[in-house]
Amino acid sequence: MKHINKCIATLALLSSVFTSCGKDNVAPAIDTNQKAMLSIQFDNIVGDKNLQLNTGTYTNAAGEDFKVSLLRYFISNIKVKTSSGEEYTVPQDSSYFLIAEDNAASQFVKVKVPVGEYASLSFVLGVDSLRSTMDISKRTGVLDPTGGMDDGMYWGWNSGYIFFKMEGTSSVAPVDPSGQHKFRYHIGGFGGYNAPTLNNVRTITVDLTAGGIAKVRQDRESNVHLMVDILKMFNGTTTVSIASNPTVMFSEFSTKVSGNYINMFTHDHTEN
Ligand SMILES: [Cu+2]
Repeated sequence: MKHINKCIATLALLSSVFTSCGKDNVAPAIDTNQKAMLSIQFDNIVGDKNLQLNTGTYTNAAGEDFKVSLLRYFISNIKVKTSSGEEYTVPQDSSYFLIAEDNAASQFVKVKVPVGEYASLSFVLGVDSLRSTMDISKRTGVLDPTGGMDDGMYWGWNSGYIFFKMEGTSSVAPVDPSGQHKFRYHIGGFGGYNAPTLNNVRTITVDLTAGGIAKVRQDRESNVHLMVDILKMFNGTTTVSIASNPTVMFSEFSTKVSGNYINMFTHDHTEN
Protein backbone atom coordinates (compact mmCIF):
# COMPACT_ATOMS: atom_id res chain seq x y z
CA MET A 1 0.00 0.00 0.00
CA LYS A 2 1.10 3.47 -0.78
CA HIS A 3 1.04 4.66 2.82
CA ILE A 4 3.80 2.20 3.59
CA ASN A 5 5.90 3.84 0.91
CA LYS A 6 5.11 7.14 2.55
CA CYS A 7 6.30 5.69 5.83
CA ILE A 8 9.55 4.65 4.29
CA ALA A 9 9.90 8.08 2.75
CA THR A 10 9.22 9.57 6.15
CA LEU A 11 11.81 7.39 7.75
CA ALA A 12 14.32 8.39 5.15
CA LEU A 13 13.44 12.01 5.77
CA LEU A 14 13.84 11.62 9.46
CA SER A 15 17.00 9.56 9.06
CA SER A 16 16.34 8.39 12.56
CA VAL A 17 18.29 5.71 14.22
CA PHE A 18 16.08 3.19 15.94
CA THR A 19 17.07 2.33 19.42
CA SER A 20 15.24 0.35 22.03
CA CYS A 21 12.95 2.26 24.26
CA GLY A 22 15.20 2.24 27.28
CA LYS A 23 14.15 1.65 30.81
CA ASP A 24 13.30 5.14 31.96
CA ASN A 25 9.61 4.62 32.53
CA VAL A 26 9.06 7.80 34.51
CA ALA A 27 7.85 10.50 32.14
CA PRO A 28 9.62 13.77 32.93
CA ALA A 29 7.58 16.93 33.39
CA ILE A 30 7.38 19.03 30.26
CA ASP A 31 9.63 22.07 30.07
CA THR A 32 8.28 24.80 27.81
CA ASN A 33 11.75 26.34 27.50
CA GLN A 34 12.98 23.30 25.62
CA LYS A 35 11.10 22.66 22.42
CA ALA A 36 11.57 20.34 19.48
CA MET A 37 9.68 19.46 16.32
CA LEU A 38 6.76 17.07 16.25
CA SER A 39 5.36 15.90 12.94
CA ILE A 40 1.77 14.72 12.51
CA GLN A 41 1.06 12.86 9.30
CA PHE A 42 -2.41 12.85 7.75
CA ASP A 43 -2.53 9.79 5.52
CA ASN A 44 -5.79 9.86 3.57
CA ILE A 45 -7.28 6.45 2.87
CA VAL A 46 -10.61 4.95 1.78
CA GLY A 47 -11.40 1.97 3.98
CA ASP A 48 -8.50 -0.44 3.49
CA LYS A 49 -7.31 1.28 0.29
CA ASN A 50 -5.04 4.22 -0.30
CA LEU A 51 -6.81 7.26 -1.69
CA GLN A 52 -5.91 7.74 -5.36
CA LEU A 53 -7.27 10.98 -6.74
CA ASN A 54 -9.22 10.62 -10.00
CA THR A 55 -8.23 7.02 -10.65
CA GLY A 56 -9.38 5.00 -7.63
CA THR A 57 -12.98 3.78 -7.56
CA TYR A 58 -14.54 3.13 -4.15
CA THR A 59 -17.92 2.09 -2.74
CA ASN A 60 -19.71 3.60 0.24
CA ALA A 61 -22.13 1.97 2.71
CA ALA A 62 -25.07 3.01 0.53
CA GLY A 63 -23.53 0.81 -2.18
CA GLU A 64 -22.65 3.78 -4.38
CA ASP A 65 -19.50 3.88 -6.47
CA PHE A 66 -17.43 7.06 -6.33
CA LYS A 67 -14.15 8.64 -7.36
CA VAL A 68 -12.51 11.54 -5.57
CA SER A 69 -11.02 14.45 -7.53
CA LEU A 70 -10.31 16.83 -4.65
CA LEU A 71 -9.80 16.54 -0.90
CA ARG A 72 -8.82 19.41 1.39
CA TYR A 73 -9.38 20.19 5.06
CA PHE A 74 -8.15 22.52 7.76
CA ILE A 75 -6.47 21.27 10.91
CA SER A 76 -5.99 23.80 13.72
CA ASN A 77 -5.62 24.41 17.44
CA ILE A 78 -3.28 21.50 18.12
CA LYS A 79 -2.71 20.28 21.68
CA VAL A 80 -0.57 17.45 23.03
CA LYS A 81 -0.88 15.68 26.37
CA THR A 82 1.52 13.52 28.36
CA SER A 83 0.38 10.28 29.98
CA SER A 84 0.41 12.07 33.33
CA GLY A 85 -2.09 14.57 31.94
CA GLU A 86 0.13 17.59 31.33
CA GLU A 87 -1.17 19.47 28.34
CA TYR A 88 0.59 21.81 25.94
CA THR A 89 -1.26 24.02 23.47
CA VAL A 90 0.64 25.02 20.35
CA PRO A 91 0.54 28.86 20.11
CA GLN A 92 -2.56 29.55 18.07
CA ASP A 93 -0.85 31.77 15.52
CA SER A 94 1.29 28.78 14.44
CA SER A 95 -1.52 26.27 14.54
CA TYR A 96 -3.45 26.45 11.25
CA PHE A 97 -2.80 23.93 8.48
CA LEU A 98 -4.46 23.03 5.22
CA ILE A 99 -4.16 19.36 4.30
CA ALA A 100 -4.46 18.77 0.56
CA GLU A 101 -4.41 15.32 -1.02
CA ASP A 102 -2.71 16.75 -4.12
CA ASN A 103 0.10 18.27 -2.05
CA ALA A 104 2.21 15.61 -0.31
CA ALA A 105 4.14 18.08 1.85
CA SER A 106 0.90 19.49 3.28
CA GLN A 107 0.10 16.08 4.78
CA PHE A 108 2.90 16.51 7.33
CA VAL A 109 1.93 19.06 9.95
CA LYS A 110 4.99 20.30 11.85
CA VAL A 111 4.65 21.92 15.23
CA LYS A 112 7.10 22.85 17.97
CA VAL A 113 6.25 21.37 21.34
CA PRO A 114 8.21 20.93 24.57
CA VAL A 115 10.57 17.97 24.69
CA GLY A 116 8.57 15.16 26.29
CA GLU A 117 6.51 12.05 25.78
CA TYR A 118 2.98 12.45 24.55
CA ALA A 119 0.19 9.92 24.88
CA SER A 120 -2.54 11.86 23.12
CA LEU A 121 -3.13 14.79 20.86
CA SER A 122 -6.12 16.83 19.87
CA PHE A 123 -6.94 19.26 17.12
CA VAL A 124 -9.83 21.04 15.52
CA LEU A 125 -11.02 20.03 12.08
CA GLY A 126 -11.83 23.48 10.79
CA VAL A 127 -11.24 27.05 11.86
CA ASP A 128 -12.54 28.31 15.21
CA SER A 129 -15.09 31.13 15.25
CA LEU A 130 -12.73 33.60 16.91
CA ARG A 131 -10.15 33.32 14.13
CA SER A 132 -12.79 33.22 11.42
CA THR A 133 -13.94 36.71 12.40
CA MET A 134 -10.52 38.22 13.17
CA ASP A 135 -9.12 41.10 11.20
CA ILE A 136 -7.63 40.00 7.90
CA SER A 137 -4.13 40.84 9.22
CA LYS A 138 -4.52 37.96 11.70
CA ARG A 139 -5.50 35.50 8.99
CA THR A 140 -2.33 34.88 7.07
CA GLY A 141 -0.76 31.89 5.33
CA VAL A 142 -3.28 29.13 4.63
CA LEU A 143 -6.04 31.33 6.10
CA ASP A 144 -5.44 34.30 3.81
CA PRO A 145 -8.69 34.60 1.83
CA THR A 146 -7.27 37.15 -0.60
CA GLY A 147 -3.85 35.97 -1.72
CA GLY A 148 -2.47 32.51 -2.17
CA MET A 149 -5.70 30.73 -1.40
CA ASP A 150 -6.54 29.64 -4.91
CA ASP A 151 -8.18 26.52 -3.56
CA GLY A 152 -11.54 28.04 -2.73
CA MET A 153 -11.62 27.30 0.99
CA TYR A 154 -13.37 30.56 1.90
CA TRP A 155 -17.02 31.46 1.46
CA GLY A 156 -16.90 35.03 2.71
CA TRP A 157 -17.04 37.12 5.85
CA ASN A 158 -20.42 35.91 7.13
CA SER A 159 -19.95 32.22 6.45
CA GLY A 160 -16.19 31.92 6.91
CA TYR A 161 -14.01 29.03 5.84
CA ILE A 162 -14.86 25.74 4.25
CA PHE A 163 -13.39 23.29 6.78
CA PHE A 164 -13.62 20.15 4.69
CA LYS A 165 -13.96 19.95 0.94
CA MET A 166 -14.35 16.76 -1.02
CA GLU A 167 -15.44 16.57 -4.64
CA GLY A 168 -15.63 13.78 -7.13
CA THR A 169 -17.83 11.79 -9.42
CA SER A 170 -20.31 8.98 -8.96
CA SER A 171 -22.65 7.24 -11.37
CA VAL A 172 -25.52 8.06 -8.98
CA ALA A 173 -24.79 11.81 -8.88
CA PRO A 174 -26.79 14.11 -11.17
CA VAL A 175 -25.18 15.38 -14.35
CA ASP A 176 -23.93 18.93 -13.94
CA PRO A 177 -23.51 21.50 -16.77
CA SER A 178 -20.04 20.13 -17.53
CA GLY A 179 -21.62 16.76 -18.33
CA GLN A 180 -20.08 15.03 -15.32
CA HIS A 181 -21.86 13.18 -12.54
CA LYS A 182 -20.41 15.33 -9.78
CA PHE A 183 -20.78 15.34 -6.02
CA ARG A 184 -19.60 18.17 -3.79
CA TYR A 185 -19.23 18.23 -0.02
CA HIS A 186 -18.17 21.67 1.22
CA ILE A 187 -18.54 21.60 4.98
CA GLY A 188 -18.03 24.61 7.24
CA GLY A 189 -19.94 26.86 9.60
CA PHE A 190 -18.28 28.25 12.71
CA GLY A 191 -21.41 29.06 14.73
CA GLY A 192 -21.02 32.78 14.06
CA TYR A 193 -23.54 35.57 14.21
CA ASN A 194 -24.85 35.01 10.70
CA ALA A 195 -25.98 31.47 11.35
CA PRO A 196 -25.79 30.90 15.08
CA THR A 197 -27.28 27.43 14.92
CA LEU A 198 -24.93 25.96 12.31
CA ASN A 199 -21.63 24.97 13.86
CA ASN A 200 -19.38 22.35 12.32
CA VAL A 201 -16.25 23.11 14.36
CA ARG A 202 -15.20 19.65 15.55
CA THR A 203 -12.49 18.73 18.03
CA ILE A 204 -10.78 15.40 17.55
CA THR A 205 -8.76 13.63 20.22
CA VAL A 206 -6.44 10.80 19.25
CA ASP A 207 -5.00 8.38 21.79
CA LEU A 208 -1.44 7.30 20.99
CA THR A 209 -0.85 4.69 23.67
CA ALA A 210 -1.77 1.63 21.60
CA GLY A 211 0.06 2.69 18.44
CA GLY A 212 3.08 4.24 20.15
CA ILE A 213 3.51 7.42 22.18
CA ALA A 214 5.37 10.33 20.60
CA LYS A 215 8.82 10.89 22.08
CA VAL A 216 9.75 14.46 21.27
CA ARG A 217 13.47 15.07 21.62
CA GLN A 218 16.07 17.44 20.29
CA ASP A 219 17.85 16.30 17.09
CA ARG A 220 14.97 14.03 16.15
CA GLU A 221 11.57 14.40 14.65
CA SER A 222 8.91 12.14 16.01
CA ASN A 223 6.19 11.45 13.41
CA VAL A 224 2.68 10.54 14.50
CA HIS A 225 1.17 8.67 11.58
CA LEU A 226 -2.59 9.11 11.44
CA MET A 227 -4.91 7.38 9.01
CA VAL A 228 -7.75 9.53 7.74
CA ASP A 229 -10.47 7.29 6.36
CA ILE A 230 -12.73 9.41 4.15
CA LEU A 231 -15.18 6.51 3.89
CA LYS A 232 -16.26 7.49 7.42
CA MET A 233 -17.71 10.68 5.96
CA PHE A 234 -20.31 8.53 4.19
CA ASN A 235 -20.58 5.66 6.65
CA GLY A 236 -21.45 6.57 10.22
CA THR A 237 -24.34 7.58 12.46
CA THR A 238 -25.92 8.94 9.29
CA THR A 239 -25.54 7.00 6.07
CA VAL A 240 -24.68 9.76 3.62
CA SER A 241 -25.96 8.79 0.19
CA ILE A 242 -24.55 10.54 -2.85
CA ALA A 243 -27.82 9.97 -4.71
CA SER A 244 -29.84 11.64 -1.93
CA ASN A 245 -27.32 14.37 -1.09
CA PRO A 246 -24.94 14.90 -4.01
CA THR A 247 -24.20 18.49 -2.97
CA VAL A 248 -23.89 19.48 0.68
CA MET A 249 -22.78 23.00 1.52
CA PHE A 250 -24.07 25.51 4.07
CA SER A 251 -27.12 23.57 5.24
CA GLU A 252 -28.43 21.79 8.30
CA PHE A 253 -27.53 18.43 6.75
CA SER A 254 -23.85 19.44 6.86
CA THR A 255 -23.89 18.78 10.62
CA LYS A 256 -24.71 15.13 9.84
CA VAL A 257 -21.70 14.97 7.54
CA SER A 258 -19.38 16.51 10.14
CA GLY A 259 -20.90 14.20 12.75
CA ASN A 260 -19.67 11.33 10.59
CA TYR A 261 -16.25 12.67 9.62
CA ILE A 262 -15.23 13.34 13.21
CA ASN A 263 -14.50 9.58 13.21
CA MET A 264 -12.11 9.63 10.23
CA PHE A 265 -8.94 9.87 12.30
CA THR A 266 -7.14 6.91 13.80
CA HIS A 267 -3.58 6.52 14.97
CA ASP A 268 -1.68 3.83 13.12
CA HIS A 269 1.86 4.13 14.50
CA THR A 270 4.54 6.58 15.53
CA GLU A 271 8.04 6.86 14.10
CA ASN A 272 10.27 8.00 16.93
CU1 LIG B 1 4.38 5.96 9.24
